[in-house]
Amino acid sequence: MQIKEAKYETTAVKPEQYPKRYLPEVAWVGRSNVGKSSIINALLYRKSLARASATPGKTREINFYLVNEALYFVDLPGYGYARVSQAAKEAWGRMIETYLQTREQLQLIVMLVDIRHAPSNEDQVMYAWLAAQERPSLVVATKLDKIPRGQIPIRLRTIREVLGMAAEAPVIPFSAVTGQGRDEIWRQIEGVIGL
Ligand SMILES: Nc1nc2c(ncn2[C@@H]2O[C@H](COP(=O)(O)OP(=O)(O)O)[C@@H](O)[C@H]2O)c(=O)[nH]1
Ligand SMILES: [Mg+2]
Repeated sequence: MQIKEAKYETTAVKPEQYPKRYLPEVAWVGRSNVGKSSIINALLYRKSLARASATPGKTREINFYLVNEALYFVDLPGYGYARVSQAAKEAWGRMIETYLQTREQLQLIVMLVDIRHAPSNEDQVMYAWLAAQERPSLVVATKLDKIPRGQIPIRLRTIREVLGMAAEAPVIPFSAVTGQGRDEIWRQIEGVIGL
């Protein structure tokens, strides 16, 4: 995919604020700090289009990025941030759920997990939901550059096992630092959206 144009479009906390244009959307989900903003920037060859931050839980809204006037990347608020109230957690959960369950033009959900760690309970819940619904989804294991090469197969196997993934479901290792995995993720996106 050649990126001719990528721009931030809008921020939403409720459906009335989603973009009005009917374009295919790719949603990015995962724990806070897993690398959502970083992967969006890396796939769009931008340094800081999506705000990447070392402070977990900073992004509490849904951000829409318009790519080549052809599709939207949708950065969903991260889950699993411990230092917030239960009420705030529930509000985030509802925001994510409302978007994922009602957005008609949502075509692909990409779930990110950190390749260094076994997926959390929340990751398991998220993946079980993804696997049970109709839309295509994809798992990406981020921060690939942070583990020795020899550990990659065992880490990927752990992720598969803990999430209970089917043999044919893909897990793509990715690094926002080296760009490794970027082309494969784009191939998957293009395959689903038919670009
Ligand atoms: N080494 C390394 N660091 C990463 C990678 N992806 C994200 N990070 C770092 O992890 C932190 C959280 O990333 P961010 O994209 O803001 O996560 P988000 O909360 O899911 O949007 C930041 O300090 C990033 O620089 C990666 O692939 N490799
Ligand atoms: Mg972010």
